[in-house]
Parts: sequence; structure tokens; C-alpha cells
Amino acid sequence: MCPWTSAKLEVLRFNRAIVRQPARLVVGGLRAHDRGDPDYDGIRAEHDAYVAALRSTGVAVTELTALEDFPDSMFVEDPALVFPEGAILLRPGAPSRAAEAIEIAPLLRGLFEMVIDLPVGFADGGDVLVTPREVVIGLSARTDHPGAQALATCLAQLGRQSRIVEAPEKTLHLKTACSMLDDETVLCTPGLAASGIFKGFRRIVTPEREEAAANALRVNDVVLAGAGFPRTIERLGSLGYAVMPLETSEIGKIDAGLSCMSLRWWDAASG
Ligand code: CIR
Repeated sequence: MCPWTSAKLEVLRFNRAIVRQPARLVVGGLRAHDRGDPDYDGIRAEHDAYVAALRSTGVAVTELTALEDFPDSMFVEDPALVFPEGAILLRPGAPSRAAEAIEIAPLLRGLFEMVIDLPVGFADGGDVLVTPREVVIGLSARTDHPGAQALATCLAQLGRQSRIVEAPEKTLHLKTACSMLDDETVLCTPGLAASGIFKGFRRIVTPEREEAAANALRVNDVVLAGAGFPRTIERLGSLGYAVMPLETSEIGKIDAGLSCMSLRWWDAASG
């Protein structure tokens, strides 16, 4: 077995998660390039399998009802950040998603003692990668400089250091192109691997034409990975990771991947 599969999972141990059921209007969700509308039933099936997968890893999942006025609201990762020590309500960069933070605020205020509002600028949770040593904030079409800097201040209030980087061009979010596989290892696209952003991390690079596989999701002992990326699955398996393939072809049509469908954290009180 490869030695790094026993690496620590300080930032990838979760016992709580929040998800939101897809709105009917999800078929009209935002996308950079039109590859045809996704199918609502297909999205529901992908979402249901995702929730079941989270539960199978030991996570208690709070499932919110659909917000029918917000096509992209099932992607709960973008309007907020959650940590064991508190939550941050973000200001999503797409105008049609701005109010999603207002919608999720009451739940987070009930769950966390400390909830900080991003005061200015724009930032999407998809641009925020949590690593043990720091939080990496990507500048993108959704996350601007004022938002990233304000977010760094909010994170400092929670005791977290951060670093602001450029997300790769032509990707929606920083995490469209990378994900943590364990505390020391990043799965990322070739461009991001070469960028210097992950200097000091072990880097596993997505195979050619499987760049979208970089948005995998490590939850406890399992790596959730897009079923449409067989070479990535094979590579991770051969390195000793326990991979659970999940269908993402419908959510992929609206630029979504596996991280975006949940907010995850370790809640000490839940044990
Ligand atoms: C959007 O463009 O906002 C949605 N269609 C997809 C959001 C995906 N979010 C994420 O990866 N964090």
C-alpha cells in the first residue's frame, strides 16, 4: 500500500453536512458553455446518490428543501463556509445567486455560535480550499479582490490563516481544478500542478481529458469521484485510496462537481 494513504485527515474528517434538494429550475442553471440543459430527474438521481454516499461515510446530513426561485441553490457550497469554530456567510458573485446566503443564514445562525458576514466584495465557497496549514482563496469571475481580502479577515477571526491566489483561467472556481485527497495531497489539473500554488503539497495530476475529475471530494475514509473519469478512478485506486464513483454527468452540464453539493464540517458536540 502506498504510504500516503495513511496520511492525516485533519481537514477531511466530517460528521455533519448540509445539502439542499434541487429546484425544478435547476435545468436552467448557470453555465459557461451550453452543452444542453440537464435533465431534472437525472439531477435528482445524482443528488440522491450523493446524499446516500455522504451518509455511508458516517456523516449526519441535514437535507434542506428546494428553493424554487433559485436555479443553482442546490450548490450550497457557494453561499457559505463552515468550520468547527464557526461559519461565514459569503456574497456569491453571480447576481442570480446573491440571495442564497440570506436563505441559508437562519440555519447557520442556529447551528454555529459564531457566524460572520462577509462585509464587502464577492466570494463563492467554490473558490475556497481548506488545507491544514491555511485556507487558499482563489480569485475568479465569482470571487473578486475586495471579497477575497475581506474573507481573509473573516477567516482570521476564526483563527485561520489564508492565502489569495489566482484561480486558473476559464474555470468556474478554484476547486473546479483541485481538491484535497488528504492533509498533504492535492488532486489537481496539470495547469494548477505546475502553477506553484501547491508547492509543498504532494500533487496527483488528473489524466488528459479528465480535468473535471479534479473536483473530487474526500470525506472521512472515502474519495467520492466522478464516475465519468475512469482513468482518475484507476489512478487513485492504484495509490490506495478507497474511491466511490458517483455519476455527475447531469450536474456537470451546469459546471458543477462533487464538492459544491454540500457544506461539511466536524461538530465536536456530535462526537
Ligand atoms: C454556478 O454556475 O454557480 C452553478 N451552475 C454551478 C456551481 C458549482 N459550484 C461549485 O462548484 N462550488
